[in-house]
Amino acid sequence: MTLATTLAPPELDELCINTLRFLAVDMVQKANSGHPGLPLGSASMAYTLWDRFLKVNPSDPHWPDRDRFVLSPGHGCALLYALLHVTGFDLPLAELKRFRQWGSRTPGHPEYGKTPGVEATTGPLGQGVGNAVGMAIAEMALAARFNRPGHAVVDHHTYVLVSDGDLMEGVASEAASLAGHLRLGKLIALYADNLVSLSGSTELIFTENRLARFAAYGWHTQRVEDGNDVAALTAAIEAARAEENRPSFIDVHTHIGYGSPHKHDSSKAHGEPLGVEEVRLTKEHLGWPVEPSFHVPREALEHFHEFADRGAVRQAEWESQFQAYAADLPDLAAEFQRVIQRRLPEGWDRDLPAFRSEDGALATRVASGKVINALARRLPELMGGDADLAPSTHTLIEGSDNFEPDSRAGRNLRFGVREHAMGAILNGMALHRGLIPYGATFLIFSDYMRPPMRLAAMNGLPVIYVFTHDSIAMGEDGPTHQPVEQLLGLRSVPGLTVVRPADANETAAAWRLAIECGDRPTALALTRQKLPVLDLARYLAIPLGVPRGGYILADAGEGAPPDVVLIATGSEVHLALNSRDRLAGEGVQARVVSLPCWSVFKAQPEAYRKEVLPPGIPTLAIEAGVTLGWNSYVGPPMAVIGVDRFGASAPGEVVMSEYGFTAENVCQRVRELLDEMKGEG
Ligand SMILES: Cc1ncc(C[n+]2csc(CCOP(=O)(O)OP(=O)(O)O)c2C)c(N)n1
Repeated sequence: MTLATTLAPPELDELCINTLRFLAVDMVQKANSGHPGLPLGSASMAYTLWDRFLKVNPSDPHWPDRDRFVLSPGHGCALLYALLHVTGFDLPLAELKRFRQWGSRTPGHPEYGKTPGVEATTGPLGQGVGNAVGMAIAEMALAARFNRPGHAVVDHHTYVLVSDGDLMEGVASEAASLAGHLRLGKLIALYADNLVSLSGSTELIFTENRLARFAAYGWHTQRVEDGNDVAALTAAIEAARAEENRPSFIDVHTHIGYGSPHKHDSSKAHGEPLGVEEVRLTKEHLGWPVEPSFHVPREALEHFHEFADRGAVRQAEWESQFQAYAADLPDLAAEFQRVIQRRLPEGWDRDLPAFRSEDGALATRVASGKVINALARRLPELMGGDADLAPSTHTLIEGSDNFEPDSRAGRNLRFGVREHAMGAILNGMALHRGLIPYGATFLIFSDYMRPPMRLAAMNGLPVIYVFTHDSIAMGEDGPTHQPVEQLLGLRSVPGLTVVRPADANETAAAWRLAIECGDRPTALALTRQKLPVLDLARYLAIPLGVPRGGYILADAGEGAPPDVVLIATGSEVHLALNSRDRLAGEGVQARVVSLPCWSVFKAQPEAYRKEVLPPGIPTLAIEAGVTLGWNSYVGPPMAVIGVDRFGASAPGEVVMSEYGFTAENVCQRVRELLDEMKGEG
């Protein structure tokens, strides 16, 4: 069923489509920067989707059961801004005139949170495809959890507009492959197949049969020969919506720069303004007034206002449906509101384990698995999985099914060996709301998912990454699998909280930090190898210390100022503790500071940071990763024991010892530091 009560006559459709085209063209021209080609070619399909089908309410962009629309080729955002403006989102014409300017709501690529109605930050091609897959997964997972017979409170589609560039990117292939496997029937992709990308014709670089490719992924596929044929587009989208068991791919033949006499079908229309003269010619060619620019004809505006009215009606219908649901199922309705608003339930942390040293050594990845399961019992919104490494990452929720076509309530999401898509899909799940998504792989393979992690940080998405096998100590698999520079790389991403816990109890505290922060992603770096448990009865500071990013785990004796401070993270904290004992035997009083999270520690008041790391005291940092960056913690006199070369294939203890992670080496380096101090003194 279409949403339009009466179809607009073709002239009105054309008027509306041209309104979108020329708003976009004028935006780019005024900014003297941007991409007019895709908006000119794709305006008809975007209009058809929005006008005939899209269920959104411009006056409430966050209504939970709205359809999601993702413009994956974010460079074409002038089209999206034009749509948002004319349909009545809070995006006045003045903002369109400030396209790409400082502080405007119309940034150079769509940015989530900046513009009402923008569902995802896009621009890095391919990411939007993964986001849409994540949104469609979230819709199905929430529908399975919350819908009841007669109460379909979660029932919407996810639409994604994709371009050649998107489909050339591997992340889109990974995501599409998984979407086909999962039979995401409410996901519909519209492909702007314009045979042109940035530097020329796709004949140069992209010639496989895209329809056959998507059919092979298990998608329902269709082709629309004329991307300006509103009736054909309507029929195709209707057919896609009717297909409930497979995602749909509609290959729409469009023309980049449509209507521009000299840039039609040319990559010249892709990424630069048409130019004043060509804008005039294009307007004349399509029968549009050359002046004024930013022209919105009254009939078009009235028609777009009907879109807004329909959206408001759809939302009102949903609200009353939801009231009936709340009357029948008050607990479930309250729970739905809670997860959508990202509120944690009372007692969510009640089952978090306290680990005891007498129960034996435990790898932090194993501790994390226990924590996940303790959390999963009280946080039904926790849903995640792994990139085909579950036996190693310990990330399965016990007693829950896999999320599959016949078990949509399953909370274990098997991403397969698709790290990049995993990152993009997790973002889509978080953007959708209603879930706390997590994804797991080895720390080394975080490199395969850096682009979506960066976007998660940029967008403040509460995604949790579980990265195991976090150092050269993972051993025999050798340098290809041993992370060296990854910790520093992740720490360098603004807004990404990276936590490397030292033992099982710090792991529980790290998970608490990740769950509580709610407005940013967290990466946990966990060990493959067993580590002693730091007993909470002895190391009282752990529960309050981890949330501060760094803390004094074990101080120098009896209130005396330390002779030296040993800072360490993760598994190296134990080396620091052992070395502290040894140093005490030599009459050197050492303080051990555990620093699981740099960024959180950096955000602490200066007085606290100075209390933990007193200036002027010789300091040795120990971490099995590159040494770069440590100098921001370790003021002179300082030294760092780290790894500034690739790892090696051998048992983990051997590699660690060969690389200098031994108490002898730590003590030796401390002695050298102290001698240096004496020399200077
Ligand atoms: C991951 C990534 N690589 C490169 C770019 C730079 N870039 C922007 S658009 C584009 C090509 C776009 O071609 P297409 O997707 O067909 O869009 P159209 O030309 O139809 O506008 C490129 C390479 C990008 N945005 N993202």
